[in-house]
Amino acid sequence: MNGLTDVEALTLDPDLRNIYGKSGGDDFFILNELHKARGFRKLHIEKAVFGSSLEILHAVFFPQPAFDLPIFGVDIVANPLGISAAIVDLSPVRKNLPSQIEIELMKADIPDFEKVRKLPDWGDIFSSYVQFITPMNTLENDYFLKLVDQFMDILLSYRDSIKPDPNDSSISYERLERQIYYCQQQKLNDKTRNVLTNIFGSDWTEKYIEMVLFDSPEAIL
Ligand code: BLA
Repeated sequence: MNGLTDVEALTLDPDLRNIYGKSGGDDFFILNELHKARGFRKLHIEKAVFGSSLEILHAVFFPQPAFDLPIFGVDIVANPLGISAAIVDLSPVRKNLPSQIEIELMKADIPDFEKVRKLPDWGDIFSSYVQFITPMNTLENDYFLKLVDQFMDILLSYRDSIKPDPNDSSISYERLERQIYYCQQQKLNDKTRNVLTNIFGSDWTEKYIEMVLFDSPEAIL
């Protein structure tokens, strides 16, 4: 298992970092961890709990465009009946995934999940290796978590093996553009928007989506 040992905290407005509150008798909170590390402009892990009705784990590792790294993303959405949506991917930031990553993904142990879900229209950002499922039992929950570990291991081993391209190279700009597109498409997910708007209202939600979840990188970092 490859750990991320070189993380550095990123600053974030305290009003957006940890959010606690009550709505209609239900407690809710959102906790955010934001770091950067070699090759990654932003490592974001978020846990959200909305009363007893919804629990979400969301993580996205946004690469520095100078590095030939895909975007690692995970979303796990649980309700009292179990996990309704579990999605993990290494999403490409140019036409194809780096060939070494593809080789490792082909070797990965991807189980035959019973209930595979259909991607929404904005899901053209994901790779052909994306897994979007409803796990049917605790065994499938465990398989999914192991898959998340495998995807992360593949990404971090590859990161350790590469050097960045120059910031001003055309390939870095291409990866920047694709990362901006990834953020634009994620912002079309009305399921996320609706959950947040119901509790926090639309002004706060739009600010949170724009600034915390899917802020577009404006320049090569
Ligand atoms: C779906 N995301 C969902 C759903 C909810 C949320 C309630 C519907 C669950 C279901 O259909 O079973 C809610 N997700 C949230 C909230 C946050 C969140 C409130 O992260 C944060 C505060 N979404 C992501 C990332 C990916 C992602 C990084 O944030 C993928 C890497 C995917 N979520 C994703 C997809 C769906 C989803 C593809 C299904 C959308 C659909 O079917 O229309």
